[in-house]
Amino acid sequence: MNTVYQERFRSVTARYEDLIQRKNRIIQAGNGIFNRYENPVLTAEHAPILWRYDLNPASNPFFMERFGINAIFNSGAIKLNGKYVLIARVEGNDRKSFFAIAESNNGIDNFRFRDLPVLLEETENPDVNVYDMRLTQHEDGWIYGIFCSERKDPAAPLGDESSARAYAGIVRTHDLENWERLPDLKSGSQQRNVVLHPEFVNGKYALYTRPQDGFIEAGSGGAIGWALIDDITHAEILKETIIDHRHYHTIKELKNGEGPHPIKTGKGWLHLAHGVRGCAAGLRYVLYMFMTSLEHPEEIIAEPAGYLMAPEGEERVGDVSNVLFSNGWIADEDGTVYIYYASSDTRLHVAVSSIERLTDYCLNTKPDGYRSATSVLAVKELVEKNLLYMEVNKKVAEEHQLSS
Ligand code: M1P
Repeated sequence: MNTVYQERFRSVTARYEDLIQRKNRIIQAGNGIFNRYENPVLTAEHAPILWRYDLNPASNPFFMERFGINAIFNSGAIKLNGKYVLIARVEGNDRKSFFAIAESNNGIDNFRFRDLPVLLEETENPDVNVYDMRLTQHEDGWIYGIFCSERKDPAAPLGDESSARAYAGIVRTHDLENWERLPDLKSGSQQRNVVLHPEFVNGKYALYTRPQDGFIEAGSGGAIGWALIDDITHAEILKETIIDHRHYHTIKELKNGEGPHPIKTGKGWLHLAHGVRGCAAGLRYVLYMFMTSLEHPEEIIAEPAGYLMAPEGEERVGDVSNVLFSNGWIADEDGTVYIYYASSDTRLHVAVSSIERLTDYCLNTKPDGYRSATSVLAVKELVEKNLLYMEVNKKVAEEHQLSS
């Protein structure tokens, strides 16, 4: 074995193990709603060495990368057999995305990919690019994955090599190893960000949808819709109702989309979504929340104004800067919620909260009043209440100081 190969093999594998075994730490002094963590949980560097290198010194004497990974980001999430499992969007240097499964024992660090990426069956109309899978453990006993399947627009004029169409691809599995591909969702519009609700509604499968006229532009669509499906093995949207609209001068004026499937709580369903607005720097994607009624998961009962999370620090920069996106969260048995969110289409992070905190946030944060004056009134109301409590808080603090 030559020394170039040997040395590179040694340093690359050591660096990789250091990265996988690195502990993650809370970034202190959060906003009380959630805590961010110091390190991303998945990055391009988390891609296994097995995927990237030819480990035969004879055919790869320089220990060169043979398959480059550009980014690892938007991931579906599920807790299975005691493990926190992510189905990540892995994007190669060739721009194609595929899915791969990474697991951790604690949900915040040490995520390690399985040896092989997901071998996704193709339909008779092969996907050109696949991404952003949402996992749903459905009450019918299957785990479903709904993802975006992108293909070249068949109506693109000659010479147009960028127009695309977005479809919702559907797979199901029991073990995240063996996947059954079902026919794509039939819809009159382009569909991305389609999510399966975990329970039957009126005996039917229920989907959160995001109809769009174009691949990027919302046109008359571009908001979160709702559709009931008779047969998931031949899913077709017959009737679609918009349940969370876009609105002028908000964080979701251009488009929005459901994140992971909602979490059931005693007070309603907790939803995480992304909202998009335009600005001089391009599109800005942030995460926001709303709650729907337990009996009618399509009826909004609370929607705090503005965003829950927006890009901060290094999250702001990447392949598609100024983007936070989430298609995976895990609610643990003890109520802890792990929010897996990607930044700038480049890497994946975790933020930790709880069902109790997120419910409190949704039910006790004022909804958008849609005008500067209503925002000022919201602050005024809080200040007036706080002036009374300020005195009480000061007294308690003084007493505490005296007794310690
Ligand atoms: O680049 C930001 C996001 O853009 C798309 O989301 P949406 O359909 O809401 O515009 C998706 O391609 C998503 O993967 C990406 O993160």
